[in-house]
Amino acid sequence: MKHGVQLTKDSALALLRTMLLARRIEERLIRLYHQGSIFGGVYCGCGQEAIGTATTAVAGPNDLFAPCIRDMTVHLGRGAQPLDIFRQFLGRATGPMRGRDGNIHYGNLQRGVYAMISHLGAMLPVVTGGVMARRRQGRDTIGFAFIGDGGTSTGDFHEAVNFAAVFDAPVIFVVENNQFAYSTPITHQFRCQHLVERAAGYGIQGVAADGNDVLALRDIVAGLVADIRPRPRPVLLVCETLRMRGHGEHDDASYVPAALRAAWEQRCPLLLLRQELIADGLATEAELEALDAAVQAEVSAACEQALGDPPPNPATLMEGIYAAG
Ligand SMILES: Cc1ncc(C[n+]2csc(CCOP(=O)(O)OP(=O)(O)O)c2C)c(N)n1
Repeated sequence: MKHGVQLTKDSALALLRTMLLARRIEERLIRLYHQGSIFGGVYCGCGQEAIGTATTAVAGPNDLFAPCIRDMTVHLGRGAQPLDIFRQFLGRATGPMRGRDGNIHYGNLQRGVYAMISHLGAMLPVVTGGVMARRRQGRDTIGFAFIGDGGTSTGDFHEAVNFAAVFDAPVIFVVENNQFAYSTPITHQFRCQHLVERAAGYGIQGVAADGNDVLALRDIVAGLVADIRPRPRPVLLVCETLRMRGHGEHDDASYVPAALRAAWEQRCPLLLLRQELIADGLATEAELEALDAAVQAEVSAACEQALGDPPPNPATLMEGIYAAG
């Protein structure tokens, strides 16, 4: 068998569907941003869709996720609907944050997704603590903590990984090495050759992965999950990728060398999966086009519905923030 996890047509198309949804939602969000309908900024995960898709595909219902700003596929993989996402970004009263926030800074604990805040590694110790708490309650939870290459040079990252190592907390620290922290290339961020080398300093396992090959990544994550669920310990999983848009839509990313961008364009995670599905005889071009058309229709309908929803009412904006005493 070429793939560690059995590759069925349904499971492969589900992976593609999650990545397509994220891509088409973001394309729509970019347009809304330039039309002035989104005030919170749009920070895309375009090119990085495989990472949240592969991890959520193999996680269990009790597992906990702390996604970062580019991890739309974590939200979708854990069950967020496109309508929730448009309502959130458009700041609608019907949205998950009821219009109090207008970007991906939201979570859903029923789905095991912590809300991110903007301070890079701030949620890494939180998810580590959440996993330890659930373990004490007798659950078999593991955690998925996401961080960018730049974020690995912050104190929060060090504290969380070291703490998890000392207490054998089963957390997969997923580094999305998209080669830049804003405009700073990795050559100016750290002195080690590869971020995975940092695992040795914490006395934990480090795994380097191709962040754009969703099938290979799913196999790697499935292996790690099978390993650490019964024998709890943290792992540093470093996924190589490239952010295909600016840091946010206000940034034209002109600092990314054209040759680097061109090389990664050939390795777009959606393109790679499409090519593999066709090569393996699991889908035809026509089927994949039909899937994309269905996703685009779903995204458009969700967007139109959210645009028709009301903004928050200032008179009731403070309601429901604190639990009733
Ligand atoms: C503690 C802190 N310092 C600085 C910032 C401003 N900031 C936001 S994102 C970012 C770059 C993050 O780079 P990286 O971790 O590589 O993630 P990427 O944006 O590439 O996905 C910076 C400096 C911040 N939000 N929090």
